[in-house]
Amino acid sequence: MPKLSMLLVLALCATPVERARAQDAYTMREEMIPMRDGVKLYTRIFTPANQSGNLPLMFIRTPYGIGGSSSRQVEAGMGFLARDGYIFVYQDARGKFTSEGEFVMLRQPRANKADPKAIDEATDAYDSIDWLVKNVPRNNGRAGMTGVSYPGWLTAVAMMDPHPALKAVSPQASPSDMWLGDDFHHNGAFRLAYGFEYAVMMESGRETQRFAFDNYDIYDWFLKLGTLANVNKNHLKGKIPTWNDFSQRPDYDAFWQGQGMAPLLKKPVTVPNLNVAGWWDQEDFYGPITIYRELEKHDAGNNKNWLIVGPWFHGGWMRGEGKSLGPIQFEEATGPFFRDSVMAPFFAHYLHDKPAPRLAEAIVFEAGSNKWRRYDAWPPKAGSSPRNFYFAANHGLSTEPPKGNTPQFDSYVSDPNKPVPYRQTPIPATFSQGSTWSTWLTDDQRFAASRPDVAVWQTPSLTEDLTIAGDISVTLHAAISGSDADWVVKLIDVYPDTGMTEPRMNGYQFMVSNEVFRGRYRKSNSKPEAIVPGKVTDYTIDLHTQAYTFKKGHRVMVHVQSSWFPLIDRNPQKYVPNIFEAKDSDFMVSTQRVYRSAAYPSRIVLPVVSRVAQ
Ligand code: PG9
Repeated sequence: MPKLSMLLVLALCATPVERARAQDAYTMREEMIPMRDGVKLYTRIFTPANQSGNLPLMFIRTPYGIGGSSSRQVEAGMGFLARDGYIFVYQDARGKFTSEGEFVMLRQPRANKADPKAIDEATDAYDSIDWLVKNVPRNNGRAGMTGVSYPGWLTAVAMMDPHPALKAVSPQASPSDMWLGDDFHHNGAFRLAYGFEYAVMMESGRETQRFAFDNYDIYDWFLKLGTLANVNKNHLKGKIPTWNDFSQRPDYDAFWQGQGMAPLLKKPVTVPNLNVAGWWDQEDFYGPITIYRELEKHDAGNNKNWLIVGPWFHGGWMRGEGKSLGPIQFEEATGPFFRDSVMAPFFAHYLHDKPAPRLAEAIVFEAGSNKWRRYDAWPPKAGSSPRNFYFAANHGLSTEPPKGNTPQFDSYVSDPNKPVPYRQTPIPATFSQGSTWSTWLTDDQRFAASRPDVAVWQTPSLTEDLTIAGDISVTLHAAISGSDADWVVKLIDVYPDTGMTEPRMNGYQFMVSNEVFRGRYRKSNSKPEAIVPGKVTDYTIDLHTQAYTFKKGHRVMVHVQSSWFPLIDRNPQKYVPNIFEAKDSDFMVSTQRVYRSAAYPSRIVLPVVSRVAQ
């Protein structure tokens, strides 16, 4: 939720009655809290006016600005927690808005822990909590932290190096690795439009500033931009540090590895932690799932690390009913369930000593059948098993492995000068007024299926429901005429051609899972290699994890394509050491053959459920 402070948005949802009630619900105090290096961070403390006794602190740190926060907005955004009684504390992260110091995008952990003045985001959280428990009247000596996305990451890093008073955290949609799978790259493929807009927004000044596109359609804008070198040449002039990192560090080098959370997640979990993710999170799905999985290896008592995944866009769980996403209906009010039955009791237990919440290890929403499922492990240890669905002749997708060794393949021509749009054009800027970026993952994929540069395979109509729960992967055996390639793979639920209540849903192609893989990194993320033209080469692509039911009468479909623009930058398809330095003349047409023979059985592997989870 980078655009505006989450608080501001939530405030708009309050009814007049709620607003009136909230006017006097809290007293607000402003503080500049000193950090160990002398930098002071701007903080607003909201103490409930009408609740007596000592209360825990609920601490939210953000780079998006707390200036608009007020008593009424706290009530509107956090009312579901407020019922239990909290002192809410909001803080501008270092270098942003009214806080002093320098902002560094996802600042890396301090190198020298022995240096008492060395700082990072974990020390800023630590020093703030230390000050708060000592200086805020009526606090009960316990603090919780939460936040979505960047604030979620600020929560996650604080929990791995915690102040003793930090007793429970809920990092929500926290990124964990910007090169492998979150906002800025996926498997090394650069998330162009988002990376560009976000870096400009965060690093043009202390306050957030949107880039002023002179074209409504960013597909057209980025295509006309030409090569990526033109970004600095014509627009940013080297002034945006994160853009300079993107362009000078294309590979998974020490910088990206050091920024990622992996090194931090190798320690025992000491703070109870509720990880939250959305199945259709357009920004950070990889992060929360990875944080949960890595921490799980270090949760010795299996009692401090939980996961909930619902049918949500980025942050969608914190507001609204969550009964639908775009045109996809879920029947259940998934938002209130999360807020009232999961998040509130989680914090109430650890910060107020209320009874233990009915948390399962993993609570996941199974869209399609539209039910919450509770699992004692994620991915499930039992009840689902991997099943191959092979790409077959006549664009079929079959559980029968291909027979015969004659080279059989489907092919398409990928032209980086006419890349496949990631959604139907015109595509508005990510952070523009009225942008529908938050729900783009639910867009009907028919516009792509009908293009000649997208290969499609699908099953016949299912004769019974097909439920998946767990990890999905794709194996491609492919040959290209160029020397580098991107592989974009989408798993799609095709609705029946007729009979849907809403006519536009007849034949709808709903993307269940997706990922992009940059071919040059097939052997090593840090040492890219050209692809040998014409040689059948293997790629294994992680499509992450899902819980989903393809209903009887629907079809399972797979799309494969080699561009996804401008979500992802254009691969020139001729290998060059750094795509950010590619010249116009490096961009070449490539013919992509995806094989489907006994020797080269390209396939998607789905975790098929054989019994319904409890
Ligand atoms: N997805 C956003 C973000 C987090 C961390 C780094 C960069 C971007 C956000 O919504 O905060």
